[in-house]
Amino acid sequence: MSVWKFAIVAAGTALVLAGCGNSGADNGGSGQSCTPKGGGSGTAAQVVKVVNNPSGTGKYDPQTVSVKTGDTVEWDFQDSAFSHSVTSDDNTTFDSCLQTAGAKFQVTFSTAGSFPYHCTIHADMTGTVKVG
Ligand SMILES: [Cu+2]
Repeated sequence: MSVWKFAIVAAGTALVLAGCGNSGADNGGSGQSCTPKGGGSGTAAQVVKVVNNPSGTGKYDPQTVSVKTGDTVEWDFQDSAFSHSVTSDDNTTFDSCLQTAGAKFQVTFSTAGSFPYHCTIHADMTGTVKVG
């Protein structure tokens, strides 16, 4: 009986370890690795909080921000329940990759336009940055 208990605990520990080891590199969803794109630094003109959503999985607060050309937007990851990403809908302009609470991601927008973005693992999470 005690031998079986030990075996089950050991298997559980192995699963937990495998899960942790995986989250570092393979954080792009669908098993693809993800390299952050478009990140910058500077003084944020607007801060978007990435927070838990009681009726869903997460949300960007506010969902739409407007900045001037050349301004920097910062995303402040505050959801301790789920990882989220800030990924431009064209998948090339910017991508934070999946981040956990405490992370920050900044993008400087040097061209005018409307830049919709989403979370790669939560289809209900969308936002837009309006520049110009
Ligand atoms: Cu998400």
